[in-house]
Amino acid sequence: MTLFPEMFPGSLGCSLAGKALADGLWRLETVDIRGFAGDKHRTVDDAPFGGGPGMVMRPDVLDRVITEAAGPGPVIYLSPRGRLLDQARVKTLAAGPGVSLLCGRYEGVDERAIEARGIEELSLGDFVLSGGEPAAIALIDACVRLLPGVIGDQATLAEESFEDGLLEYPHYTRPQVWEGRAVPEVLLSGHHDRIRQWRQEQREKATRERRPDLWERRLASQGAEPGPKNG
Ligand code: 4FN
Repeated sequence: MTLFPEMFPGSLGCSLAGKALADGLWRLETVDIRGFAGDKHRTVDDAPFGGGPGMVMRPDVLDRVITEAAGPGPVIYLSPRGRLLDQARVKTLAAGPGVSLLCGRYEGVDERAIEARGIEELSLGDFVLSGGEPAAIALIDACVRLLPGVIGDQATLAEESFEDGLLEYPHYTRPQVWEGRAVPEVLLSGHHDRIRQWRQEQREKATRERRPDLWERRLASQGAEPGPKNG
């Protein structure tokens, strides 16, 4: 549900997701919110009560589009005020019957439309977008790649980062020396146990240094005390 239906499927029409769409492994229905306006000028927004800049999407229009166009599964409003989307939620959504995504424009939507229907709010992160559409496309991408048959190599899926809450180890390919930088020796050694061990150490180091939030969460989920010793 969007005021810019021409933004879909967008990048979802490319690559594996696009092939899977063409093959009927998943479906995308884009609904133009403007089609649910109540007047001849097709108004979907109005000035905010209390004043201030910009426009707000009207609750009556939003309720009509949700009631008439939402499919099976949850209705989600993509919003910077929402809970952060994570891979656990992605997995649950991908396993479900579908999802209906509401994309905001202007200053966003009238709060009552969200409240009245108990709509879930999810955010992709802390940055400014001009609309919810790029966030919707990212959420769909994250879900679609988990659908059976979309990614041929199931090992790629299982081995991936976030299966165990750790970042990925650093990757290297040819040339073996590039701009004076050599590939780590261990990767050329042919000692598969040592390679496995090195990669695991690299994953833990990267997670600790770059994403202390993920590192703490992992320790917590393993029942460890957060603090200097495990930090
Ligand atoms: N964004 C911030 C603070 C205030 C406003 C915004 C903002 C699009 C309709 C929402 C943005 C980012 C991640 C949807 C941002 C997302 C959006 C998202 C989004 C137009 C109103 C708006 C403090 C986060 C920087 C514009 C912070 N994930 N407003 O971006 O829809 O899903």
